[in-house]
Amino acid sequence: MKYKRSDFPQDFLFGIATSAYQIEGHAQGGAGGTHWDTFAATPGNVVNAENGDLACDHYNRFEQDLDLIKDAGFDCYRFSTSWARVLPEGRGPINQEGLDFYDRLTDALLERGIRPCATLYHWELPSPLADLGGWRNRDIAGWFADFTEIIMGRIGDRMFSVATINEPWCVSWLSHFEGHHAPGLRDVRATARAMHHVLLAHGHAVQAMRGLGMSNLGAVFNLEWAEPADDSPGAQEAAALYDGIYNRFFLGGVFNKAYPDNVLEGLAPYLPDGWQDDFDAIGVPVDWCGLNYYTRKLIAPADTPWPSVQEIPGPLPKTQMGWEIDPDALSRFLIRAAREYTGDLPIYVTENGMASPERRQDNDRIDYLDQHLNAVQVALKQGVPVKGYFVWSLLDNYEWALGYEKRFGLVDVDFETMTRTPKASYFALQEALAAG
Ligand code: IFM
Repeated sequence: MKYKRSDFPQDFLFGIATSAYQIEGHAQGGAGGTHWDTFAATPGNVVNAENGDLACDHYNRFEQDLDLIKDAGFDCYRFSTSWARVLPEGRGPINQEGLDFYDRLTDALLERGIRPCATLYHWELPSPLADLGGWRNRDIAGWFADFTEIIMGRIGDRMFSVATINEPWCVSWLSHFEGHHAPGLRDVRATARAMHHVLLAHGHAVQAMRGLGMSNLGAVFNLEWAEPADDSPGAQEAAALYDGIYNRFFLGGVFNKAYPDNVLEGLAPYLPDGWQDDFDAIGVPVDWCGLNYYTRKLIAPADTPWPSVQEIPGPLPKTQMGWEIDPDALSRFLIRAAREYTGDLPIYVTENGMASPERRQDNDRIDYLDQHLNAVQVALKQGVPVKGYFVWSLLDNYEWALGYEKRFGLVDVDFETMTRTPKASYFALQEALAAG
């Protein structure tokens, strides 16, 4: 790799990220059913109807996986806690085995000198709560705060950092407007409610953790740069709306206690009554901001009801996901986030990486990581307080509606035998992180 650890500030942290449902093997250890299980069991939703029942069997192999993290030289491990593993019904009876698992995982990280960075929710909503309306139901803010207290009551004393909800856009828009993720709805009213409630739940969880005396709490957003497809005013307007829905709604809610006007034009009629009164809860102070970044989109107007936007195929090189590679947009996002939303607050790149079909000599991934580390350097030079960078992901894993075909791991997983084999990118990072 071009970059090495010593090119970054001394306190800069390098980490690796995963999520519970994508690697653990959800059918094990007494976890309850989730809306992902039923979404995946519905024909047409997931490639090959694959699910997370076994995934990477991390539940039984986590010691080996943490050794891989340690041997690579990462400072931090960003993992998520499965709500349904801890509370199979979403509320009520606790699955002690689930709590014990996260307790063992935490201690195993600390024994290896790796900082535990938890994310409370990464998309596996317990089915009984989905039956009650899931993210459409305002009560979810309280249910989520209760779950937060239970899991953090057990492991919160040993966390380096905690994020609330991974990628609010995916939890709400992608899942309730586009229907690509569980619960697979295509309904604007459901979407507006989910977008608001996901931020409300974030705020309640932060308050619950403050109540436990915890610090270093953050919010994690996925951002996609919206580039107008041409110079026309229509394309500019469409890109601004895409940007509003994807990026500004969530950052604006949490950091500026306001939603963008161009998004409210379409969503205000569907937001829950009294939404304007929730911003003190939504905007409760956090200690850092996490940005997940992968790609940009070229946007043009569309001849559809609101939101009249469409994505146009772009000319840049693409990953196995078909996503254009645009590292410059990461610099622009880091700079914009600090200027317009977060000020002096530490920013972490909490996910960045690429899917590649190359299972051993993944030079494309090495190049991708180098280009994005360069983007972080650009932002650092502009004075943006970027404090860390997390690669997505440790292992090839369950890529949601795309099943197991898209491989994001630094470490290859043979899903027949569960054998882990580090790829060239793993060794490149190992060398870069060791270089002082
Ligand atoms: O695999 C996902 C992850 O769950 C959330 N962020 C994006 C990744 C790649 O699509």
